[in-house]
Amino acid sequence: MTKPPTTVTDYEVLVVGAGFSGLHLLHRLRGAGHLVHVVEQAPEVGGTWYWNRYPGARCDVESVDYSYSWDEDLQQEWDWTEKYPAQGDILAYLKHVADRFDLRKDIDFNTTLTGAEWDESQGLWTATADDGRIYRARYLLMAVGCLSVPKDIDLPGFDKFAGPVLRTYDWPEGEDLKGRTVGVIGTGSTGAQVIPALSETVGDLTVIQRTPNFVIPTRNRPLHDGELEEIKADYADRRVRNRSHPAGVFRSDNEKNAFDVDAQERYATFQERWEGGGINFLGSFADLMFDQAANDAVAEFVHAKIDEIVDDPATAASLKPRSYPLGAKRPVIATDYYETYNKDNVHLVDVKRNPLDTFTEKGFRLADGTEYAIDTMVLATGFDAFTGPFTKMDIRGTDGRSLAQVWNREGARTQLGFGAAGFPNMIIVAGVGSPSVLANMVTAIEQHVEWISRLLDTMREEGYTKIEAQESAQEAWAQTVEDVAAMTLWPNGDSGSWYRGANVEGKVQLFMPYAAGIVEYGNAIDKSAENDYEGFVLS
Ligand code: NA7
Repeated sequence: MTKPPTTVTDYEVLVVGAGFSGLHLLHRLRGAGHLVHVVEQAPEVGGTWYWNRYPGARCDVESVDYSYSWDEDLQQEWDWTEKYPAQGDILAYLKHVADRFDLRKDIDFNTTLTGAEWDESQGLWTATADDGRIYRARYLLMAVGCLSVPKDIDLPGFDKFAGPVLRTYDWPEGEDLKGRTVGVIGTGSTGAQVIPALSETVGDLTVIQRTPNFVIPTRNRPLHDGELEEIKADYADRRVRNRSHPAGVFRSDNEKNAFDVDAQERYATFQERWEGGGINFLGSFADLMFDQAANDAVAEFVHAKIDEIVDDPATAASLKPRSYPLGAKRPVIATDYYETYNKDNVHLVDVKRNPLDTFTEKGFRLADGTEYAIDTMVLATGFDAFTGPFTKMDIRGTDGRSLAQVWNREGARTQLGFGAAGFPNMIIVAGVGSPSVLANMVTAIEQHVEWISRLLDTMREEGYTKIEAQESAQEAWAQTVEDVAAMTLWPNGDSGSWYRGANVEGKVQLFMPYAAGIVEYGNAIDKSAENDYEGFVLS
């Protein structure tokens, strides 16, 4: 194939990514008169929701809340059908948004940026695509998602395995592995969705589990007659309520602590919220994420549920998380997860008890010599979270410094989540140092897009062309992010969580999302903006 001739295109703003963040940025900045363009590696909009099309993929935030709030007509005309949206529903919604607001004309699809370099003398970023196209822009907006680069394969002897390998991350459209003998590795949010779904179609399913997760039932259901109309009548107020909760989605959290009540009331509270399903379970008591004894109580409740649901006692024992508090790994919301292990065609292999020795041509072998025959392997092994999309690109800031080198050596630090010292005019959307994954991602994105849009308007009005994070402010913010996390149980135990980069061998461990939530965070970023963008240098 011949490469297209190198072309150079100039914009004021170049946005990388056409998921929830990139689409909103394009609409908002274009509407404010900025010359903005988007590049997207996929052939379609959607970002995370374009790629993750594995069987069972579904969001754990309710449909009506996991959607844009910035256009009343849009939210009134779009009809969600289920309480929790399936991947295909979210993708259909984002395609509709792209069409309805005529966004596609400013997006280059099938375009992967390999690098971007800051030119100090001109005050411009020059970004290069894998086909040689070059984009120049004053601002580089990284709307690349937190979970968009899969973790490298780190499984012993995996290259010996000769059968087909499917990754949940870029699942082939419509593949259901009917009748096959399948192995799944990974029991995080993705594994817990794909395992029950595949158990319906495959012949035989072997699940390789290293660390068990706390899995809370989703209780998904179709929206009742009239339910959507009722929500729509109150939509604007509902969005305000969502913004008033740290998690970016309104939850009726219990104000009592777990030991303010007796054992009977504690059990009844957990039980009621377990029956209700979803993340409301985490609001059972106010101190679940702060007090070890309260957390032990909720863990004990989930353990008892596993015993109740799972028939085989050895399997039930393996499924109980014991090495970290509930919440230290992202709690998993899934449908029929524990029930799936009662099926005759599903087997759990606990590789903490009996380690994985090696993959073989036709399956895998455990340390005690037991061999498993597999014809297709499914990898649900997670992501190089937050930093992966940045470090896989060659991003060069002031004096040619490499972002990958800085972040790989020192860990990822940002000023208020938006910028990194030494990388002027590179603005990050809903990533490291912001609430992002610890909140309803769409609300967190809207908060970021609004702040960025106000920043760019202000810079234009006041004649500024360069913004850069101050090193000292960035250090202080990274410390705040760490300190806030340390007030909770999230960093505790042996969780290996991607929240702090512990799932990737050799990654510098820093707690990456800002754990105080969107309300505190909103105050911090607004304060900076009101004080002439304190913590940044504008010039
Ligand atoms: P996660 O939550 O990082 O889960 C990855 C799973 O893969 C987890 O169970 C891992 O076990 C397992 N894994 C990864 N590498 C290995 C090796 N080498 N051996 C055995 N098991 C392994 O990713 P998900 O995609 O499920 O979810 C990510 C987020 O997407 C989720 O939190 C939602 O926000 C949406 P481990 O726990 O490391 O022992």
